[in-house]
Amino acid sequence: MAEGGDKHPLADKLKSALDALSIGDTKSRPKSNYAFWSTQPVSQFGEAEEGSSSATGSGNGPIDAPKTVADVKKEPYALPANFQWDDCDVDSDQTLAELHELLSLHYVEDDENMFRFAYSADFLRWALRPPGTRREWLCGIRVTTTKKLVAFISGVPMRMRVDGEERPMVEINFLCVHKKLRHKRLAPVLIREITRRVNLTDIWQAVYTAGVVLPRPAAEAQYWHRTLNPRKLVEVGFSRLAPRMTMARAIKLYRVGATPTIPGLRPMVAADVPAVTRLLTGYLASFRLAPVLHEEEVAHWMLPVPNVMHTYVVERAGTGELTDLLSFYTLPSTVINHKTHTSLTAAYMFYSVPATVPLAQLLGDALILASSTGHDVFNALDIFENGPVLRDLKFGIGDGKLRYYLYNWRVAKGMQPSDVGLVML
Ligand code: MYA
Repeated sequence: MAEGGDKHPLADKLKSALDALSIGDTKSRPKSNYAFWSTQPVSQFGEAEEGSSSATGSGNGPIDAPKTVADVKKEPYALPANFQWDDCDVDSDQTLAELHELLSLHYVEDDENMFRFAYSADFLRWALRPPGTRREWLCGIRVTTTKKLVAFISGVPMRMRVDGEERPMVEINFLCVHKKLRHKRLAPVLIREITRRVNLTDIWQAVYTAGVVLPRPAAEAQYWHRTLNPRKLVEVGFSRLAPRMTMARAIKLYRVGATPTIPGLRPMVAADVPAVTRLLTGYLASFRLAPVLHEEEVAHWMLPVPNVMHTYVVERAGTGELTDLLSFYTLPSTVINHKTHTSLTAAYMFYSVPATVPLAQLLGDALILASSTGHDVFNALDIFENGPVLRDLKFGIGDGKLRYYLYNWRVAKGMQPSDVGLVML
């Protein structure tokens, strides 16, 4: 896609999905010049890995000189004539519908423009209204005359732990510019403006992911895809049958059981929040980059939301103790210009905690639950401890990466995917 702004895992379509071959990552090289990003407090390419400046003694720390809220510009950044800023209130059904339309038509596509993310309105409301969220961080641009919403960027608060240091941060997501307004440098204005608005609340760091290479990833994760509905994936062009593979054999190969295998597995309910918070806190402590979740956030992010979030706990018989957790979310994509299919339904692995049940069995049950609820493919990154178990579960490797970035925070030592304990939507 143009300027490669995507993070669409379907951009990483399995080139030979049914024999799971990797064809290598062709989009990994940095550009020679980043007119905007070279001006920002982010790690730059060419910098030595082990930074000399250190606020924490570890070589990690803020990149900008310390500032206070008083140093932050009080006026919004100027927009080109005939555009105006507008905070998006996603509690308003009308505004939510406008945002849904903008993203449905103009958000992330794969390189060949075959698929485009189609976040549902319910998904967007959930993703954009966690505890502590602020309306001015749902930052839209409208055409002054028609009031049409043509660009957007979001920030939601998240306490993050990086190499043992906890910081209040924002997660930046849903950066989108209407196709007719591309390459006019609106994206840098959106990024500067959301930075200003976040800085005004005395928050100075952010985390974000993108498929595109920007200065400079803290970590690079790999998408893997588990075929659940081979016929549909082949028909829409997401996968193709490998030589000597027939559809009948593919259907047999990817068939999963009808019901989960783990005794005591059941959907998470509100009363589970304290126990799930303890489980997650303990597990996430082992990763270099992970969110710090309190009960309020766990209630928001982990409780099931129909057709959006699917969370299951393992309850030990007799004691009622919760021992393990698995979760995934539903993200459909529009199938662009197809005669018969309009949509592809993907499940994405979210947070899981393997404590008494091996991760492979938790994920295996996630495949069963996703398949039985109509998902066509199950996507996972090689973050957490996923790497070693994906191949055995018949995941095939994609051909691109999802990069994790930190704004105004230098990480002295690059992270491996297995250091990452953060999922961004
Ligand atoms: S990732 C999803 C991004 N969205 C899409 O891919 C949707 C489809 N594409 C579009 O809508 C547009 O193509 C976008 C660019 C909006 C992506 N992240 O305005 P331009 C740089 C960051 O002329 P356009 C997500 O949501 C590019 O290198 N920068 O380009 C996380 C160039 O800079 P430089 C990107 O194509 C977002 C400049 O923009 C991205 O019209 C995290 C060109 O601008 C990208 N994905 O619009 C944002 N793609 O000259 C950062 C291109 O330097 C947050 N660019 O090469 C930072 C933290 C802020 C808060 C801090 C608080 C403390």
